[in-house]
Amino acid sequence: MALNRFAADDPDLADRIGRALDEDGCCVVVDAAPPETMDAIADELSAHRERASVGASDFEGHATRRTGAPLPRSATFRSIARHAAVLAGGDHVLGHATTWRFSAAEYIEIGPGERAQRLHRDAWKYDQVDFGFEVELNGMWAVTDFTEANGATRILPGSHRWAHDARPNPTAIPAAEAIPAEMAKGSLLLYTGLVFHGGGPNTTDGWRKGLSLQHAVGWLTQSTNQFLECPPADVADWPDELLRFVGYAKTGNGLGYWRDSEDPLSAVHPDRDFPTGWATIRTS
Ligand SMILES: O=C(O)CCC(=O)C(=O)O
Ligand SMILES: [Fe+2]
Repeated sequence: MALNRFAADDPDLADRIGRALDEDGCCVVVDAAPPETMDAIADELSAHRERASVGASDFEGHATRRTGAPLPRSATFRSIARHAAVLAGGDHVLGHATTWRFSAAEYIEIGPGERAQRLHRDAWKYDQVDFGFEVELNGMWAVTDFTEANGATRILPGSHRWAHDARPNPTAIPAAEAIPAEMAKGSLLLYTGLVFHGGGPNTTDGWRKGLSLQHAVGWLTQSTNQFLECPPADVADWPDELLRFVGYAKTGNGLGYWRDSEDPLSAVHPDRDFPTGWATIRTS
């Protein structure tokens, strides 16, 4: 089994992504952003390296550095947060909800000697509730080249269709079961919340750097608290569409408003007029 790979300029990219996410739960968009964009993100985030979390748990890794809040910390990441491939994947997988949105992103640097992360489903974060459908569309930007040797994310295509209590065979050699998502710097792995995957072991003496993305339906709690990471006073010059994506939006039927049935975007732009009312569209 191989990973589906599509060129970023494929005229049928959105359809191809949709079909691959249905069938395999994952795909790679090759060269989705220029390598210089990845270098700029790495530079902007390395300024926060001293505060990064390292060795927090077996699951988070003992030789893995995790730097959070890339949206407020990296203007370059903000410029690709709503990449066409992300929007195509999110609209396809999460379009059943009134809205879907950004949930978190984390810069994950896997260091020399790191062992393989346990294969898991990201959607387990919601108390392992069996929704019976996808609630997340996630991703991984290759900020350096991803190789099998340096810890490319391993992924099990098709495992999004496994039963709720199914688990990958723990006695199989992981590499024989899960495919390393090898990809060049600037490529993007997309995968759904139900696909088993995990960081690979790094047997090289270099660092594997990736920017992990999470998006979820609007009625779920976001993984990181966007209103603490991106408070109104800090984001007034961000485009409306990015602010809506971050969570300054009503969703569902009566979620996300504030104060006197107000639109949350009015907290960022008190000088602008927004319609009030918490009810949205679905009443039956
Ligand atoms: O670093 C990776 O390749 C994957 C990380 C991951 O899946 C996670 O932390 O949930
Ligand atoms: Fe994960």
